[in-house]
Amino acid sequence: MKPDLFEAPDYYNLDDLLTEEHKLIRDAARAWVKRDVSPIIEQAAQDAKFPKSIIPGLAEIGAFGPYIPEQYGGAGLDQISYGLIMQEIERGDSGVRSTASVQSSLVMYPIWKYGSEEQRNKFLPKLASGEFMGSFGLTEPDHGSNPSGMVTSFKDMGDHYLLNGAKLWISNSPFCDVAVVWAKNEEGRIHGLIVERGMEGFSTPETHNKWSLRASATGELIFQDVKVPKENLLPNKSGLGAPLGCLDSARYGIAWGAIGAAMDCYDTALRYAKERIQFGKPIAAFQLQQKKLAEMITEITKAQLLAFRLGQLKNEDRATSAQISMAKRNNVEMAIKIAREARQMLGGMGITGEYSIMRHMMNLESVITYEGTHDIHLLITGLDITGENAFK
Ligand code: TGC
Ligand code: FAD
Repeated sequence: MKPDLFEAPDYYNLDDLLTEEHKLIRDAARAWVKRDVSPIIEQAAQDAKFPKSIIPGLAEIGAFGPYIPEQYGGAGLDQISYGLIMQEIERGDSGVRSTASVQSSLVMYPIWKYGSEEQRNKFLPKLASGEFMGSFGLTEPDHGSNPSGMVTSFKDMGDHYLLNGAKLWISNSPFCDVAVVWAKNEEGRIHGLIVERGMEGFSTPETHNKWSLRASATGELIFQDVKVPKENLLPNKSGLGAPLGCLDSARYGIAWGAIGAAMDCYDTALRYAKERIQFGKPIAAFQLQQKKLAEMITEITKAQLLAFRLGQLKNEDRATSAQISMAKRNNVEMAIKIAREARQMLGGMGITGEYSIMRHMMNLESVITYEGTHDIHLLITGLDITGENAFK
């Protein structure tokens, strides 16, 4: 793979809107990606292996629980810092950002928000340091976009719960130490349970043959009469709103992350276009290539502004779920379109692992699907503006 020469585009001087702390955090994450992710990520993706060697680095840059209070081992940062870290990590690879998103927003967030003080103290510091890795089990083989139909369930056995069912498409599952699992009780109410590796009847087979997100480990969570201690139930929130609340936080991170992938594709295509000579001129001198680049930087700039404003709203606790859906949907689509255009600009070289673009392009096919598909987010906006539910 070519050396990482990335230079971040900032067409509207967005850095002026950031604090010195934001810039320090962003630059530290950027430097770490250049030093520790870029040199190894292409091979990891080719080999379809999550590079576990980067876990301590992710913890060091504050990617595990950026906004979780310091008393629980988190970095205690604001939402814009969280977004900037996700942007920089996904600039390296969406699969690495996935690992961080799941750990922070889908595992640490529910334990922090819905867990008991004992659960917070037991799990959060270890998750923040990367000593424990987590996964989040919502999706099932027959229930993806409609998680309320889930069939995974648990029974109260007096001194413990008995958990049965299966989750599919679970990021980090093959190596997770703990899983936050959503299941129905005997009354059909959804609750979160912390399932720990080693519990009898709990297995996590890996899903192979993915063409997307190859550097991230994806798998199943299978529960066959798993005895879950009663103290592992998240006590402070139940119902579908509980997992959906975690998704709000993860989707917000993706809205920023997708900008990172797009910036990397744009920067690579711009550099290539200036260097690649055809018909006696750099291809950057041809109008058609300029159109692609000009449209890319315009879309990236719009996405940056959307994410920044959403970050301000999140900091004030005013961001609505529908606003988050709009940003996730817009920014991921923006990134996937840029990846496709950028790949074309590199001609044949664009399909090789010498450059990051094809990997980003394939990764983004997962990003546009998980955390709510592109169409589901459109329907969320549709419902919000019309009051009419077009899901069912
Ligand atoms: P609905 O009746 O609309 O809502 C049920 C309850 O939930 C509340 N709610 C929310 N709460 C917090 N945040 C949100 N975003 C919320 N959206 C809804 C709602 O107020 C209600 O509360 P209550 O108290 O009245 O009961 O539910 P529905 O069954 O009609 O479904 C709505 C729909 C389709 C929008 C939702 O289920 C959905 O978002 N589906 C997409 C599923 C999804 O995103 N799955 C993601 C799985 S995790 C994942 O992909 C991780 S990938 C990570 C990585 O690797 O980076
Ligand atoms: P389906 O729900 O079957 O949807 C199929 C198609 O139908 C989609 O185009 C969808 O938009 C459309 N559709 C569905 N309902 C409607 C409707 N009402 N109106 C119009 N169109 C509709 N899940 C987790 O719980 N944890 C994870 O860590 C996790 N990681 C993932 C990692 C990867 C790599 C992938 C690919 C997925 C992951 N997921 C995870 C699952 C992901 O959230 C689901 O794939 C996603 O929510 C879509 O569900 P589905 O695949 O079952 O598609």
